[in-house]
Amino acid sequence: MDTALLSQTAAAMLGAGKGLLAADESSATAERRFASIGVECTEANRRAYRNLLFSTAEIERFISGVILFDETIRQRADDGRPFADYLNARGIVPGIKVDGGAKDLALCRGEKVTEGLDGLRERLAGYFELGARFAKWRAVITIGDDLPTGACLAANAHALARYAALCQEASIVPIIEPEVLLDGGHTIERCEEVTEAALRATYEALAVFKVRVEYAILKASMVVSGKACARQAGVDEVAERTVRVLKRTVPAAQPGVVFLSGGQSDLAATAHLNAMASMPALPWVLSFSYSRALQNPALATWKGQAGNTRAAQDAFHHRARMNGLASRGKWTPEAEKRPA
Ligand code: 5MM
Repeated sequence: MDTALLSQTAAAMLGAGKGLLAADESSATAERRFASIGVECTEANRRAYRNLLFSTAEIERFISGVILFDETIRQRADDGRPFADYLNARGIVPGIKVDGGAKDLALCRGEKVTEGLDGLRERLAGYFELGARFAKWRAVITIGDDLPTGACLAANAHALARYAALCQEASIVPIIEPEVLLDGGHTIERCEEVTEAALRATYEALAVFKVRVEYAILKASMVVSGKACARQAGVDEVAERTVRVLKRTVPAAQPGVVFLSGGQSDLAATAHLNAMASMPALPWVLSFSYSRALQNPALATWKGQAGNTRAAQDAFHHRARMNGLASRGKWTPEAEKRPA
Protein backbone atom coordinates (compact mmCIF):
# COMPACT_ATOMS: atom_id res chain seq x y z
CA MET A 1 0.00 0.00 0.00
CA ASP A 2 1.60 3.21 -1.26
CA THR A 3 0.06 5.81 1.06
CA ALA A 4 1.74 8.72 -0.75
CA LEU A 5 0.13 7.65 -4.02
CA LEU A 6 -3.25 7.11 -2.33
CA SER A 7 -3.14 10.61 -0.81
CA GLN A 8 -2.07 12.16 -4.09
CA THR A 9 -4.86 10.38 -5.99
CA ALA A 10 -7.55 11.36 -3.46
CA ALA A 11 -6.36 14.98 -3.50
CA ALA A 12 -6.46 15.07 -7.31
CA MET A 13 -9.98 13.60 -7.34
CA LEU A 14 -11.19 16.21 -4.85
CA GLY A 15 -9.65 19.27 -6.54
CA ALA A 16 -11.51 22.54 -5.90
CA GLY A 17 -14.47 23.13 -8.20
CA LYS A 18 -14.22 19.69 -9.78
CA GLY A 19 -16.03 16.38 -9.51
CA LEU A 20 -16.26 12.95 -11.08
CA LEU A 21 -17.99 11.77 -14.22
CA ALA A 22 -19.54 8.34 -13.69
CA ALA A 23 -19.28 6.77 -17.15
CA ASP A 24 -19.23 3.19 -15.87
CA GLU A 25 -22.62 2.09 -17.14
CA SER A 26 -22.60 -1.69 -17.47
CA SER A 27 -23.80 -3.14 -20.77
CA ALA A 28 -27.40 -3.54 -19.53
CA THR A 29 -27.56 0.06 -18.30
CA ALA A 30 -25.92 1.38 -21.47
CA GLU A 31 -28.52 -0.59 -23.45
CA ARG A 32 -31.35 1.21 -21.61
CA ARG A 33 -29.74 4.64 -22.05
CA PHE A 34 -29.13 4.11 -25.75
CA ALA A 35 -32.65 2.71 -26.26
CA SER A 36 -34.00 6.01 -24.89
CA ILE A 37 -32.43 7.84 -27.86
CA GLY A 38 -33.07 5.07 -30.39
CA VAL A 39 -29.41 4.17 -30.87
CA GLU A 40 -28.16 0.62 -31.20
CA CYS A 41 -26.00 -0.33 -28.21
CA THR A 42 -22.97 -1.70 -30.04
CA GLU A 43 -19.41 -1.64 -28.76
CA ALA A 44 -18.51 0.89 -31.49
CA ASN A 45 -21.36 3.22 -30.47
CA ARG A 46 -20.47 2.97 -26.77
CA ARG A 47 -16.88 3.88 -27.64
CA ALA A 48 -17.93 6.77 -29.86
CA TYR A 49 -20.18 8.17 -27.14
CA ARG A 50 -17.56 7.90 -24.41
CA ASN A 51 -15.00 9.46 -26.76
CA LEU A 52 -17.40 12.37 -27.27
CA LEU A 53 -17.63 12.95 -23.51
CA PHE A 54 -13.93 12.52 -22.74
CA SER A 55 -12.74 14.73 -25.61
CA THR A 56 -14.97 17.68 -24.70
CA ALA A 57 -12.85 20.85 -24.73
CA GLU A 58 -11.70 22.16 -21.35
CA ILE A 59 -13.63 19.53 -19.43
CA GLU A 60 -10.64 19.06 -17.13
CA ARG A 61 -11.60 22.40 -15.55
CA PHE A 62 -14.62 20.72 -13.95
CA ILE A 63 -13.99 16.97 -14.11
CA SER A 64 -11.20 15.56 -11.95
CA GLY A 65 -11.80 11.87 -12.60
CA VAL A 66 -13.83 9.48 -14.74
CA ILE A 67 -15.19 6.12 -13.63
CA LEU A 68 -14.74 3.70 -16.51
CA PHE A 69 -16.31 0.32 -17.23
CA ASP A 70 -14.14 -2.73 -17.94
CA GLU A 71 -14.87 -2.51 -21.67
CA THR A 72 -14.03 1.21 -21.78
CA ILE A 73 -10.66 1.00 -20.05
CA ARG A 74 -9.63 -1.41 -22.83
CA GLN A 75 -10.83 0.93 -25.62
CA ARG A 76 -8.99 3.77 -27.35
CA ALA A 77 -9.73 7.43 -28.01
CA ASP A 78 -10.02 8.67 -31.60
CA ASP A 79 -6.31 9.61 -31.48
CA GLY A 80 -5.35 5.97 -30.81
CA ARG A 81 -4.37 6.32 -27.16
CA PRO A 82 -6.06 4.04 -24.60
CA PHE A 83 -8.80 6.04 -22.85
CA ALA A 84 -6.97 5.81 -19.50
CA ASP A 85 -3.81 7.36 -21.00
CA TYR A 86 -5.84 9.94 -22.86
CA LEU A 87 -7.62 11.08 -19.69
CA ASN A 88 -4.43 11.02 -17.66
CA ALA A 89 -2.70 13.25 -20.20
CA ARG A 90 -5.55 15.75 -19.76
CA GLY A 91 -5.05 15.76 -15.98
CA ILE A 92 -8.13 13.61 -15.33
CA VAL A 93 -7.69 10.59 -13.07
CA PRO A 94 -8.94 7.34 -14.63
CA GLY A 95 -10.95 5.06 -12.33
CA ILE A 96 -12.73 1.74 -12.77
CA LYS A 97 -15.94 0.09 -11.63
CA VAL A 98 -14.93 -3.25 -10.15
CA ASP A 99 -18.17 -4.58 -8.69
CA GLY A 100 -19.93 -7.43 -10.43
CA GLY A 101 -23.39 -5.92 -9.98
CA ALA A 102 -26.19 -6.21 -7.44
CA LYS A 103 -27.67 -9.72 -7.24
CA ASP A 104 -30.69 -11.08 -5.32
CA LEU A 105 -29.87 -11.57 -1.65
CA ALA A 106 -30.85 -15.08 -0.62
CA LEU A 107 -33.85 -15.32 1.74
CA CYS A 108 -34.36 -11.55 1.58
CA ARG A 109 -37.08 -10.90 -0.96
CA GLY A 110 -36.67 -7.62 -2.85
CA GLU A 111 -33.13 -6.99 -1.65
CA LYS A 112 -29.73 -7.11 -3.33
CA VAL A 113 -26.15 -7.72 -2.42
CA THR A 114 -23.32 -6.63 -4.67
CA GLU A 115 -21.01 -9.40 -5.81
CA GLY A 116 -17.49 -9.40 -7.23
CA LEU A 117 -15.00 -10.12 -4.44
CA ASP A 118 -13.72 -13.39 -5.93
CA GLY A 119 -10.52 -12.71 -7.88
CA LEU A 120 -10.68 -9.00 -7.07
CA ARG A 121 -7.05 -8.78 -5.90
CA GLU A 122 -5.85 -9.98 -9.33
CA ARG A 123 -8.32 -7.78 -11.22
CA LEU A 124 -7.17 -4.71 -9.27
CA ALA A 125 -3.54 -5.44 -10.14
CA GLY A 126 -4.55 -5.63 -13.81
CA TYR A 127 -6.50 -2.36 -13.65
CA PHE A 128 -3.57 -0.61 -11.97
CA GLU A 129 -1.40 -1.70 -14.92
CA LEU A 130 -4.02 -0.24 -17.28
CA GLY A 131 -3.76 3.10 -15.46
CA ALA A 132 -6.69 3.06 -13.01
CA ARG A 133 -5.89 4.90 -9.77
CA PHE A 134 -9.30 4.68 -8.13
CA ALA A 135 -12.12 2.16 -8.13
CA LYS A 136 -15.82 2.09 -7.43
CA TRP A 137 -18.20 -0.48 -5.85
CA ARG A 138 -21.92 0.23 -5.60
CA ALA A 139 -24.25 -1.37 -3.08
CA VAL A 140 -28.00 -0.95 -3.56
CA ILE A 141 -30.38 -0.49 -0.64
CA THR A 142 -34.12 -0.45 -1.19
CA ILE A 143 -36.59 1.22 1.15
CA GLY A 144 -39.85 -0.69 1.61
CA ASP A 145 -42.37 -1.50 4.34
CA ASP A 146 -39.98 -3.83 6.15
CA LEU A 147 -36.88 -2.98 4.16
CA PRO A 148 -33.99 -2.78 4.37
CA THR A 149 -33.37 -5.80 6.55
CA GLY A 150 -30.37 -6.01 8.85
CA ALA A 151 -29.13 -8.80 6.61
CA CYS A 152 -29.05 -6.51 3.56
CA LEU A 153 -27.20 -3.74 5.41
CA ALA A 154 -24.71 -6.19 6.94
CA ALA A 155 -24.02 -8.11 3.71
CA ASN A 156 -23.44 -4.95 1.68
CA ALA A 157 -21.32 -3.25 4.35
CA HIS A 158 -19.16 -6.37 4.61
CA ALA A 159 -18.64 -6.50 0.84
CA LEU A 160 -17.87 -2.76 0.61
CA ALA A 161 -15.28 -3.06 3.39
CA ARG A 162 -13.54 -6.08 1.88
CA TYR A 163 -13.49 -4.36 -1.50
CA ALA A 164 -12.07 -1.16 0.01
CA ALA A 165 -9.33 -3.06 1.85
CA LEU A 166 -8.28 -4.83 -1.35
CA CYS A 167 -8.19 -1.50 -3.20
CA GLN A 168 -5.95 0.14 -0.60
CA GLU A 169 -3.64 -2.87 -0.59
CA ALA A 170 -3.28 -2.29 -4.36
CA SER A 171 -2.70 1.48 -3.87
CA ILE A 172 -6.04 2.24 -5.54
CA VAL A 173 -8.38 4.73 -3.83
CA PRO A 174 -11.74 3.06 -3.15
CA ILE A 175 -14.98 4.92 -3.79
CA ILE A 176 -17.48 3.38 -1.39
CA GLU A 177 -21.03 3.70 -2.70
CA PRO A 178 -23.92 2.50 -0.54
CA GLU A 179 -26.82 3.86 -2.62
CA VAL A 180 -30.19 4.19 -0.92
CA LEU A 181 -32.64 4.16 -3.83
CA LEU A 182 -35.11 6.99 -4.17
CA ASP A 183 -37.79 4.70 -5.65
CA GLY A 184 -40.90 4.31 -3.50
CA GLY A 185 -43.50 6.29 -1.61
CA HIS A 186 -41.45 6.71 1.59
CA THR A 187 -41.02 10.01 3.38
CA ILE A 188 -37.79 11.95 3.63
CA GLU A 189 -37.75 11.14 7.36
CA ARG A 190 -37.64 7.43 6.51
CA CYS A 191 -34.89 8.05 3.92
CA GLU A 192 -32.86 9.83 6.59
CA GLU A 193 -33.26 6.93 9.01
CA VAL A 194 -32.26 4.33 6.42
CA THR A 195 -29.34 6.36 5.08
CA GLU A 196 -27.99 6.76 8.61
CA ALA A 197 -28.33 3.02 9.28
CA ALA A 198 -26.61 2.16 5.99
CA LEU A 199 -23.71 4.53 6.64
CA ARG A 200 -23.31 3.33 10.24
CA ALA A 201 -23.14 -0.28 9.08
CA THR A 202 -20.66 0.65 6.35
CA TYR A 203 -18.25 2.57 8.61
CA GLU A 204 -18.38 -0.12 11.28
CA ALA A 205 -17.38 -2.70 8.67
CA LEU A 206 -14.65 -0.45 7.28
CA ALA A 207 -13.14 -0.24 10.78
CA VAL A 208 -13.34 -4.02 11.29
CA PHE A 209 -11.50 -4.62 8.02
CA LYS A 210 -8.83 -1.99 8.82
CA VAL A 211 -9.72 0.32 5.94
CA ARG A 212 -7.97 3.68 6.31
CA VAL A 213 -10.65 6.30 5.75
CA GLU A 214 -7.95 8.89 4.97
CA TYR A 215 -7.52 7.09 1.64
CA ALA A 216 -11.17 6.49 0.77
CA ILE A 217 -14.01 8.54 -0.73
CA LEU A 218 -17.69 8.05 0.03
CA LYS A 219 -20.14 8.16 -2.85
CA ALA A 220 -23.38 8.99 -1.08
CA SER A 221 -27.02 9.21 -2.03
CA MET A 222 -28.75 12.35 -0.81
CA VAL A 223 -31.53 12.22 1.76
CA VAL A 224 -34.59 12.92 -0.36
CA SER A 225 -38.31 12.14 -0.40
CA GLY A 226 -39.24 8.88 -2.12
CA LYS A 227 -40.06 9.48 -5.78
CA ALA A 228 -43.75 8.63 -5.20
CA CYS A 229 -44.11 10.41 -1.86
CA ALA A 230 -46.83 13.08 -1.81
CA ARG A 231 -44.61 15.55 0.05
CA GLN A 232 -41.46 16.37 -1.89
CA ALA A 233 -38.92 18.08 0.37
CA GLY A 234 -37.35 21.31 -0.87
CA VAL A 235 -33.69 22.02 -1.55
CA ASP A 236 -32.81 23.34 1.92
CA GLU A 237 -34.43 20.41 3.71
CA VAL A 238 -32.61 17.88 1.52
CA ALA A 239 -29.31 19.64 2.16
CA GLU A 240 -29.82 19.91 5.92
CA ARG A 241 -30.89 16.30 6.39
CA THR A 242 -28.15 14.94 4.15
CA VAL A 243 -25.38 16.86 5.89
CA ARG A 244 -26.80 15.96 9.31
CA VAL A 245 -26.59 12.27 8.48
CA LEU A 246 -23.08 12.62 7.08
CA LYS A 247 -21.92 14.47 10.22
CA ARG A 248 -23.33 11.68 12.40
CA THR A 249 -21.65 8.88 10.51
CA VAL A 250 -18.68 9.90 8.31
CA PRO A 251 -15.32 10.40 10.06
CA ALA A 252 -13.74 13.82 9.64
CA ALA A 253 -10.51 12.04 8.70
CA GLN A 254 -12.04 11.06 5.38
CA PRO A 255 -11.10 13.58 2.68
CA GLY A 256 -14.27 13.75 0.65
CA VAL A 257 -17.84 12.83 -0.13
CA VAL A 258 -19.13 12.81 -3.70
CA PHE A 259 -22.82 12.43 -4.46
CA LEU A 260 -24.68 10.32 -6.97
CA SER A 261 -27.74 11.81 -8.67
CA GLY A 262 -29.87 8.66 -8.44
CA GLY A 263 -32.60 9.77 -10.85
CA GLN A 264 -33.00 13.35 -9.58
CA SER A 265 -33.54 15.96 -12.27
CA ASP A 266 -30.35 17.59 -13.55
CA LEU A 267 -31.23 20.90 -11.89
CA ALA A 268 -32.23 19.33 -8.56
CA ALA A 269 -28.92 17.44 -8.36
CA THR A 270 -27.05 20.70 -8.97
CA ALA A 271 -29.16 22.78 -6.56
CA HIS A 272 -28.86 20.18 -3.76
CA LEU A 273 -25.08 19.99 -4.09
CA ASN A 274 -24.83 23.77 -4.16
CA ALA A 275 -26.86 24.09 -0.95
CA MET A 276 -24.66 21.57 0.86
CA ALA A 277 -21.36 22.96 -0.42
CA SER A 278 -22.45 26.41 0.79
CA MET A 279 -22.63 25.23 4.39
CA PRO A 280 -19.82 26.48 6.61
CA ALA A 281 -17.11 24.43 8.32
CA LEU A 282 -17.70 20.99 6.86
CA PRO A 283 -14.88 18.54 7.56
CA TRP A 284 -14.83 17.01 4.09
CA VAL A 285 -14.80 18.23 0.49
CA LEU A 286 -18.27 17.78 -1.02
CA SER A 287 -18.62 17.26 -4.76
CA PHE A 288 -20.38 15.22 -7.43
CA SER A 289 -19.98 11.86 -9.08
CA TYR A 290 -22.97 12.00 -11.38
CA SER A 291 -23.84 9.83 -14.30
CA ARG A 292 -27.32 10.80 -15.45
CA ALA A 293 -27.29 14.37 -14.07
CA LEU A 294 -24.14 15.10 -16.10
CA GLN A 295 -24.93 13.08 -19.20
CA ASN A 296 -28.69 13.40 -19.81
CA PRO A 297 -28.63 16.51 -22.05
CA ALA A 298 -25.54 15.31 -23.94
CA LEU A 299 -27.05 11.91 -24.67
CA ALA A 300 -30.35 13.43 -25.80
CA THR A 301 -28.51 15.89 -28.08
CA TRP A 302 -26.13 13.33 -29.57
CA LYS A 303 -28.75 10.80 -30.78
CA GLY A 304 -25.97 8.70 -32.28
CA GLN A 305 -25.28 11.27 -35.04
CA ALA A 306 -21.69 12.37 -35.61
CA GLY A 307 -23.03 15.74 -36.77
CA ASN A 308 -24.42 16.37 -33.28
CA THR A 309 -21.10 15.78 -31.51
CA ARG A 310 -20.22 19.43 -30.95
CA ALA A 311 -23.69 20.33 -29.64
CA ALA A 312 -23.66 17.29 -27.32
CA GLN A 313 -20.22 18.28 -26.02
CA ASP A 314 -21.51 21.79 -25.34
CA ALA A 315 -24.40 20.30 -23.35
CA PHE A 316 -22.03 18.12 -21.33
CA HIS A 317 -19.63 21.01 -20.75
CA HIS A 318 -22.50 23.12 -19.45
CA ARG A 319 -23.68 20.57 -16.88
CA ALA A 320 -20.09 19.92 -15.79
CA ARG A 321 -19.52 23.66 -15.36
CA MET A 322 -22.78 24.08 -13.41
CA ASN A 323 -21.88 21.24 -11.06
CA GLY A 324 -18.34 22.58 -10.72
CA LEU A 325 -19.87 25.86 -9.54
CA ALA A 326 -22.23 23.97 -7.21
CA SER A 327 -19.34 22.09 -5.62
CA ARG A 328 -18.00 25.51 -4.55
CA GLY A 329 -21.42 26.75 -3.44
CA LYS A 330 -21.29 29.30 -6.28
CA TRP A 331 -24.13 28.09 -8.50
CA THR A 332 -27.21 30.22 -9.12
CA PRO A 333 -30.24 29.54 -11.35
CA GLU A 334 -29.08 32.52 -13.47
CA ALA A 335 -25.81 30.70 -14.20
CA GLU A 336 -27.87 28.15 -16.15
CA LYS A 337 -28.34 30.73 -18.89
CA ARG A 338 -25.48 29.93 -21.18
CA PRO A 339 -22.85 30.72 -22.36
CA ALA A 340 -20.02 30.83 -19.81
C1 5MM B 1 -23.30 4.62 -14.21
O1 5MM B 1 -24.18 4.05 -13.30
C2 5MM B 1 -23.53 3.31 -12.24
C3 5MM B 1 -24.09 1.95 -12.09
O2 5MM B 1 -24.06 1.35 -13.28
P1 5MM B 1 -24.66 -0.12 -13.43
O3 5MM B 1 -26.00 -0.13 -12.74
O4 5MM B 1 -24.77 -0.27 -14.88
O5 5MM B 1 -23.68 -1.06 -12.80
C4 5MM B 1 -23.85 3.94 -10.92
O6 5MM B 1 -23.12 3.34 -9.87
C5 5MM B 1 -23.52 5.36 -10.95
O7 5MM B 1 -22.13 5.53 -10.93
C6 5MM B 1 -24.11 6.08 -9.78
O8 5MM B 1 -25.38 5.59 -9.43
C7 5MM B 1 -24.23 7.52 -10.14
O9 5MM B 1 -25.06 7.61 -11.27
P2 5MM B 1 -26.32 8.54 -11.17
O10 5MM B 1 -27.00 8.38 -12.49
O11 5MM B 1 -27.12 8.03 -10.01
O12 5MM B 1 -25.75 9.92 -10.93
